[in-house]
Amino acid sequence: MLSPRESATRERVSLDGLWRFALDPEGRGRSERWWTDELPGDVEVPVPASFNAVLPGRESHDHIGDVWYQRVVRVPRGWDGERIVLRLDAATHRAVVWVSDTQVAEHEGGYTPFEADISEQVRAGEPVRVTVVVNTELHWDSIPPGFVQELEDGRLLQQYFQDFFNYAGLNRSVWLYVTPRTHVDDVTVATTGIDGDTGTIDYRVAVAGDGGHPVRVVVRDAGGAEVARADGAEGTVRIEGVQPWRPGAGYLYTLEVAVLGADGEVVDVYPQPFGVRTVAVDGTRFLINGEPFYFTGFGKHEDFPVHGRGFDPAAMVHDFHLLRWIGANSFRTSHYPYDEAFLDYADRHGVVVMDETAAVGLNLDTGAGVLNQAGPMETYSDSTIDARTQETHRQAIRELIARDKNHPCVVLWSIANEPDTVSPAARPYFEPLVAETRRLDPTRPVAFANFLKATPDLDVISDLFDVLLLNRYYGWYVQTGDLVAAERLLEGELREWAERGKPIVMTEYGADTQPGLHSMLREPWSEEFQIDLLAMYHRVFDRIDAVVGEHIWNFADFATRAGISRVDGNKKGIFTRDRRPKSSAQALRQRWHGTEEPQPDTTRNVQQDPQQDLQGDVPQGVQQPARQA
Ligand code: BDP
Repeated sequence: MLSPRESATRERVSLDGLWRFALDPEGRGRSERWWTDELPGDVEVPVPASFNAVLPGRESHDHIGDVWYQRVVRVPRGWDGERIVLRLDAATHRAVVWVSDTQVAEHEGGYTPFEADISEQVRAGEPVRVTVVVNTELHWDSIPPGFVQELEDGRLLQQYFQDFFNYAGLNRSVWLYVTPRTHVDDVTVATTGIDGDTGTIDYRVAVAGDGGHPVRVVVRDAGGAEVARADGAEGTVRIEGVQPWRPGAGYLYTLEVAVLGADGEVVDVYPQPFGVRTVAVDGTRFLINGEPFYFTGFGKHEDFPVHGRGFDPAAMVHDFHLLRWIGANSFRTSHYPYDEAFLDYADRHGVVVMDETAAVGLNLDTGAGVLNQAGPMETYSDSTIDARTQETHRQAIRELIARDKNHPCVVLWSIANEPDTVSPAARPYFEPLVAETRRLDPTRPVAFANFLKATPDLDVISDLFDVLLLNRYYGWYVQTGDLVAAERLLEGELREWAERGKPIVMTEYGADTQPGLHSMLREPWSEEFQIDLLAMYHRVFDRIDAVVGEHIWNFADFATRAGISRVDGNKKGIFTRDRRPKSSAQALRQRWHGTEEPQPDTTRNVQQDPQQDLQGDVPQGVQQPARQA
């Protein structure tokens, strides 16, 4: 699905900002047709943001069910006679959308976009009321799954099996955009080869509207100069003197796709950025442009105080700079597709991405009693994860690939995080999903992140995948604090996996760490223990050739449900939730930048406390830094 971009024939208007908002704890809004009038109450919330992070108190934080958003928007005057589209970048977890009194869209799944052609419902130059009901519930047939439990006293409890808080609402931008009625509907661009300095690109264009219009594509380099062109909705173009997209150097071209009229005039034009790069798995090596690539980085979350999972460009750019500072070349979009702005940025800056679906928590064995307070259950059964879940999962894969297929930063699809892959039923569940992923995108490796109990002797699906992604907690959840035993067991297991002859990336390893807690005994929860545990894993990785990457869990501390193993959230971050480095950050920076000593920060201006200046109380032995004029 194309993201809304501006061009000579296209315009867009952001509907971000404050919307009217109403919680609907009794679930009355649908039967009372709240979309036909102004929403009750006077609450406003920002879009994008998680309402249950923005509004203080338990009532909204723990709300289960429907919430309503509404605003009035004026359709630009110049859009008369064009195709006008309302697009939501995401609504977590499902939504119905009305324009005035007419339902225009309905969507399941909280992390991928959807849109509606509303040309018939609006008039250029006139205001229109947009109402969205967003439902926060997780069910057995949703991705991620969960269930709503009715307690003995009649209260409801949202149960789920993932270790991050169920932030919901309109977490991403809402757009109104316009295209000609005959328009570019979809574009697929894939590198099929880089031979010397020639890049070969296969492209495919779908046109909607009146049939029979010719298509022309022009490839422009980063400076806008034309470097190739072709006619036809499908074909191959060659770029001579190609500048490949590389990790650390995200060179982008643009495929300018034009639908032409009878006299060769441009009816619609869509600029699709792309990079020229290849991805392949060769034995235990992961190759980007034919060269072995070693992943350094993290599993992350879209998570921040106050706006929850709501997209914030300031937080995003800040995180990308921290990734660069620490020497990370990659990250995984654990445990759901992120806002597409993350991928656009990673494309431009050469950051490598493992792109994951929201299929997390398909595992009822993740320490029952901690994550799953309802007690032990079978993962795959007619009353838990079943064919309906699988169908939602299949759709989630389709929508992920439809949105992200043209991003050069994406080098791998991770179709699930820590599913139960010990039950024999995992195989019939996953086999068709892997086949579907490969059918939709034959160019990228397919993987899933494997749960610690699914050791090589027990796992029943890993042979279906190209890369082994392993999440392991030796030294933390098992052999807690005993890094000697942990090192032996970790190495033993990794050597067994290595015999499979596939590349291994450790996609999770880490230790909860309370910032500021220090220990001479270097015990669990201390900053010293986090350093020691990571160093132990790194020693083991360096001894095993098949290990081609290390993604620490997690980049930053993040919000979870309350629980006996969570103190104000998950504390496995290398940065705190407000992005202050824990001690381990320096050690990582040394390892990933390949330096003996941490790089001193020599470029900064110094801002001093004016009080200190007055009293002249600079400690002895500390040189007073030169002042900037
Ligand atoms: C893994 C999950 C991740 C958790 C992590 C942990 O993939 O989402 O946050 O463990 O327990 O099981 O910290």
